[in-house]
Amino acid sequence: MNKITLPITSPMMKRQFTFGVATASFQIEGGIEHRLPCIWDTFCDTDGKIADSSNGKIACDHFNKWQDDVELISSLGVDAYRLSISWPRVIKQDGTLNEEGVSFYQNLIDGLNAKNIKVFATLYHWDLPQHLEDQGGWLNRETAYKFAQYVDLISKELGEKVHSYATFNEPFCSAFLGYEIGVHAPGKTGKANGRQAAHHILLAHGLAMPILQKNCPNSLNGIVLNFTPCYAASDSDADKQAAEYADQYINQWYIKPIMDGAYPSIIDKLGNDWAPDMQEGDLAIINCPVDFLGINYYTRLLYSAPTQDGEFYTEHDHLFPRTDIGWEIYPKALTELLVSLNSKYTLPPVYVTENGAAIADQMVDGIVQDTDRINYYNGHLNAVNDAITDGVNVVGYFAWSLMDNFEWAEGYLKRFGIVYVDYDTQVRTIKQSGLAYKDLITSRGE
Ligand code: IFM
Repeated sequence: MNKITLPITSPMMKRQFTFGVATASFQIEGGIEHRLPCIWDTFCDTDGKIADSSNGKIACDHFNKWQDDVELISSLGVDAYRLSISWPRVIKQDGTLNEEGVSFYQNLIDGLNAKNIKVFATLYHWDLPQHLEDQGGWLNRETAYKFAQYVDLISKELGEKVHSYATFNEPFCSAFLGYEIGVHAPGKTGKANGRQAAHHILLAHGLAMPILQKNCPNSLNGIVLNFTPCYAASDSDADKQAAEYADQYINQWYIKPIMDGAYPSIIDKLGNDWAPDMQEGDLAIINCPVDFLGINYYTRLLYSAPTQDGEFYTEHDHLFPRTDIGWEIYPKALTELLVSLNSKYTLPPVYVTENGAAIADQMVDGIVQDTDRINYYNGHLNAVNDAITDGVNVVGYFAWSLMDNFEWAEGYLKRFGIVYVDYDTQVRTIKQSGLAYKDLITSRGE
């Protein structure tokens, strides 16, 4: 199949639905000599952390090629571009603005707006300034207040040229992967660390939200969370319980405090050793209204009862079919996720802010025939449509990613783009999936 096809009656086929593409600063920008070091620079410099021993020094050289990239984005016919602002590029070590970094984003945003492309800016997509990590990073409560100061300064500069601000991208990844199991920067480990980092990130979100609402009342201000729906490996009560615990620990931990002002009940099982330190009033700060919720979805996982003391679940290997990064392709879980979140919480308008597939692309005669990625998008866009039919207010969808880029601990080995990047020449080539996405978007009615 070379096409993405949605029912013509779907609200997604109307112009009000937002279609976009997404990237993040560290993954594409390069230009590191123009900013402060961040935790991912340090992590990349540590032996054995990145599969191909690469780093973000050049990445897609977007820092220099941004004008060409704006043309590229525009050529895809998308309504919106989701980017992230690099905190270490726009704020100096003394806490004041770095004018050069601010100008970079001003120009980029002006360039996008001039092409009628709405800008969705994420304020934290994992690139914590290293000097803050040196003071404890997200384990230090003070970092939440530093984040709020940064948000105040940058949102005053960029203002409502930014259609939508997300405070954080995927707090789960920063907290769990970065501070609990250590496969992402800064590489710290331990349940207590993971839970504490998560609490401080959520607190930072809650502190930043009123600042965004004050500085940019007409922008859509919210947060982006990732979800890996948890399924029981069997019908046994023990496996169902394990899947429920996994869901609370991995997914609900991040949404429930925002929507309900409480952590899921698994917190009572953590005891003093693992539960995060909180101050009175923190949950009320976190529980502030958001204008939108961004949901990132790639795959699901299966769980069964724990085999070790102190664990809540056993996580299974991904089932097949899998993408090139080893994640099961299972679009139905996206529908089920959206429907279940909609029944658990009173959701604001929802954007699927990331969804996409790593595929082992080959360029042949200038063409990347990434049929598996087209099928992935077809399945998942139809899954979003099914959720809308089931009553979920999904108003937008962003393909991850605009272009191949630095895939964190996998380095440049995994390609998620709908545009192919030749890292030797920095030439960008729209893949067949990019053309299929463009075709879908440009064939919409009014
Ligand atoms: O590349 C990442 C992105 O930075 C955050 N969400 C998941 C993507 C694929 O792993």
